[in-house]
Amino acid sequence: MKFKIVSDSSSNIFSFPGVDHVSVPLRINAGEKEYVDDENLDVARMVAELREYKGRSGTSCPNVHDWLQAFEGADRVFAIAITSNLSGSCAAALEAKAIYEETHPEAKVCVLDTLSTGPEMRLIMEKLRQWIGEKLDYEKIREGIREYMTRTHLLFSLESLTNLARNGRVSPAAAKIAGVLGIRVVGAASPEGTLQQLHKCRGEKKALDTLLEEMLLRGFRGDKARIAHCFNPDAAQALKERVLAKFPKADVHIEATGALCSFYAEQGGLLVGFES
Ligand code: X90
Repeated sequence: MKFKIVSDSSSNIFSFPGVDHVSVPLRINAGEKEYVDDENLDVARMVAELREYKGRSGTSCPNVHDWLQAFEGADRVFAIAITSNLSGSCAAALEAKAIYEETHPEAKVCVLDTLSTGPEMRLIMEKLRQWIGEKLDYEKIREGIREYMTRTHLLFSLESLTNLARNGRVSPAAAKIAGVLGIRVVGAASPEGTLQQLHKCRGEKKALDTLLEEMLLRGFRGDKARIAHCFNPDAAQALKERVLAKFPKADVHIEATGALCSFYAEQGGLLVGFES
């Protein structure tokens, strides 16, 4: 059995040692220019260029062909997609699954609609990698991962919701609140896989305290936490320290957002995926 994990680039994972892995890129477009969210992209430069760009910008998800190509060579595939309620990525993966299984009758593809993105996707992928490494049966992994996903969560703190609102992913009214200088919106991936706003916080310290409180409310007890930041390493580190102060044995990892999450989370944004 040849196992493979295929994730879309909203996971912020471009290299995933220890298992066969391919990332399928989303794309960011601004006028003539297109940024492909892969390991070759200079995200800092994209963010700087977009800051100067005054026209319309948006994103597009991987298409069926992109997913299909990524499945190639494997007979047991786990395809991990950003929430189907904000992107067409998962729908494309499901179409690709149907074609792949028809053209490769011995192959099986499990598409996971994460109803989330970023670091919650990382947790799911790490669990899959662990079980694949332990040589668990494909069917066992498929059942187990759905149960595991009921115990993973995503919270965020955003300084700006401008790109989310411009692209119809949150309401313009919501974006206005976050637009106020110094206000951060702290929220969660809702059970339906949409952005749920929970708090308006004045200042970063308050936002970080609130994130930790919400993690506790949702059942975090010092297991894994994965923090992704958009050019805000200090806040990511400060959140990690808060988590470790409460749970010294917690397994906390920090990473930078790729292009897709950077575009929507914007400068200063934090995402935290964690287990309950
Ligand atoms: O298909 C496409 O063009 C991609 C659209 C993606 C839209 C949303 C991306 C959100 C990225 C922002 C904070 C976390 C929100 C979590 C909600 C489930 C990160």
